[in-house]
Amino acid sequence: LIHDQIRDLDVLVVGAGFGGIYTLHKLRNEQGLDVVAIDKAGGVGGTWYWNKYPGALSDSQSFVYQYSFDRDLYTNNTWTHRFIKGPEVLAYLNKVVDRFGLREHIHLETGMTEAVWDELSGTWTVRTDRGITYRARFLVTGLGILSATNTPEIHGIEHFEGRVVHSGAWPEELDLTGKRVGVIGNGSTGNQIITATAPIAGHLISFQRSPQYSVPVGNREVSPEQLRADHDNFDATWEQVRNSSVAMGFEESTIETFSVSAEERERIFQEAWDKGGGFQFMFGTFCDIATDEAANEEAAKFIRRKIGEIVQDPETARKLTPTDMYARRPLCDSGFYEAFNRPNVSLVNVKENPIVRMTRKGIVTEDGTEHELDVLVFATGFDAVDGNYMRVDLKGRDGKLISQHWNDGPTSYLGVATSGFPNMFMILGPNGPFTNLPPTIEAQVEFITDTIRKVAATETGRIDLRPEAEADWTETCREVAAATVFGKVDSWIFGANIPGKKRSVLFYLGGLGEYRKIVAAEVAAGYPSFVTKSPPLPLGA
Ligand code: FAD
Ligand code: NA7
Repeated sequence: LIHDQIRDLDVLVVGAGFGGIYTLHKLRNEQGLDVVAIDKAGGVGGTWYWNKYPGALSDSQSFVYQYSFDRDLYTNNTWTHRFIKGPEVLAYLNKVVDRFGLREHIHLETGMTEAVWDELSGTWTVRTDRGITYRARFLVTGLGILSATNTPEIHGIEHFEGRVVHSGAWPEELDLTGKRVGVIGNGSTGNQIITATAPIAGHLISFQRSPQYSVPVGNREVSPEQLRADHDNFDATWEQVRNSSVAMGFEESTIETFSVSAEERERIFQEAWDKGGGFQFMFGTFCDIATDEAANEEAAKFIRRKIGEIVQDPETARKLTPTDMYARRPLCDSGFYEAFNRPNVSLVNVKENPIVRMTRKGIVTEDGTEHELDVLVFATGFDAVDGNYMRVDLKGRDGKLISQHWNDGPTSYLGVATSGFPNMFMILGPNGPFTNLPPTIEAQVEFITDTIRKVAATETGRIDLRPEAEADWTETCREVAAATVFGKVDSWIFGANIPGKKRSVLFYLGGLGEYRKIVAAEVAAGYPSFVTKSPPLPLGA
């Protein structure tokens, strides 16, 4: 038996995306703790390392899709467009890592396979696929909420002689120019890939199961004057973001859909359509689109009409037009519907004409057609939120696996802690806020690192969550979600996209502003939801 090399640490951080990078900076550079971050990826950046597919674009605006903890970092950063492209986010995160001297403390191509809490020593032992084991007093997991890829099975896929890729593990060198490309999926990702690939592919086939509502992104260049204004607005921007609901950097509407005339409604929708942005359309037009079914239908009707106006072939337009509610993560695009007017783009509705199997040459659908392909792209999404937790042996107190603890669906308090897993903190764990994520990540990392500082200074050096706090927070998230329309359709927001996954509430839909108040109250009250004294030692210890 060869024993792994053991590295003792104060804190092990798992994941080197927005969350892990900031945690590493806070704990190493501000608290001087001995901390390492590991990531199974070959580079830092998390989401933006993995999702290098054509058209990858953040649908949060550039001026809020970044950190706000350091004014100089912000005002020295530049952004060329209103919405930021994937490669630019990746370059930014690499820049942050170098600016704060973090690179040598990030161990790449190192996957956590098992993490076990030891009650006696009060440490986490984390095994990896690299023959190195870490032993740390605290474990911080930033495993990503949209990071564990979902690839549906297709009969006979092993016979296919072309290439098969998933959007969330995109091979950088893959060039789709001139190729016959099939894309399964048309969520945010499929929408971006289809739009970007249509002009360059030889032929593109979109295999769609459920059509979605998408509005123009309205991306445009940011002038030097605008950039200067963005920099100057640092304080006001982040004050607004932190107190808003979706934290997207625009004013959320307070107007009810039916409080204005039909003409005024049309004007407001049209204005949002012209300006662009998916969250802007859903939350910036009226305040009740995400909560009131009749209001939701008004927005849906507007978008359906636009699809009919853009798409020339009536049969294609019919297939592209959703009939269910406008209640998934709102999408925006750079010419998605227009792409279907191109002669080299076609659409297969896989509900009407399902994929039956794959052959050497491509996909066979129920109608008997063999769709020949060079590349098959799975834009089929992720096992969201808890997916990466379920893929490792994460054992808390008494050897209890997190998959057992989350048997009825993943739960937490504030998205950061789960009971029975002492000294472990999650970034964007289950039931965290559903927002533009960097400001939520900052709020959580600041809470986590501040808590670690306090706990490390106590006699026991331990903290665990009270089960009641977890139950209460789960109930709160359930109630808030029930007051919205999001749960009325199937999507990853409720874990409803993975066959066999239990449908449950995975987000706090009450907004970042409210969330921050709850976090602040917890701290101000001296952590009433947590236990910091050592539990009784087991007999014989
Ligand atoms: P991630 O960036 O996902 O990083 C998690 C890291 O953990 C990964 O690198 C992974 O390799 C690593 N990891 C996981 N498990 C293990 C393990 N067992 N061992 C070692 N390492 C492990 N959010 C927005 O707010 N706005 C947007 O416009 C937006 N667009 C998005 C577009 C796409 C295509 C995707 C996939 C996500 C998007 N998101 C967006 C969400 C995005 O994930 C977050 O904004 C943010 O990047 C999350 O950072 P993170 O550090 O929490 O996780
Ligand atoms: P999504 O939003 O989960 O979209 C996945 C797409 O793949 C969606 O169109 C699905 O159709 C489709 N899908 C999934 N499984 C299948 C099978 N078995 N057959 C056919 N089609 C399938 O993932 P994205 O990557 O687009 O976006 C996730 C988030 O990441 C996004 O919100 C951004 O924040 C970044 P369905 O609608 O389920 O019928």
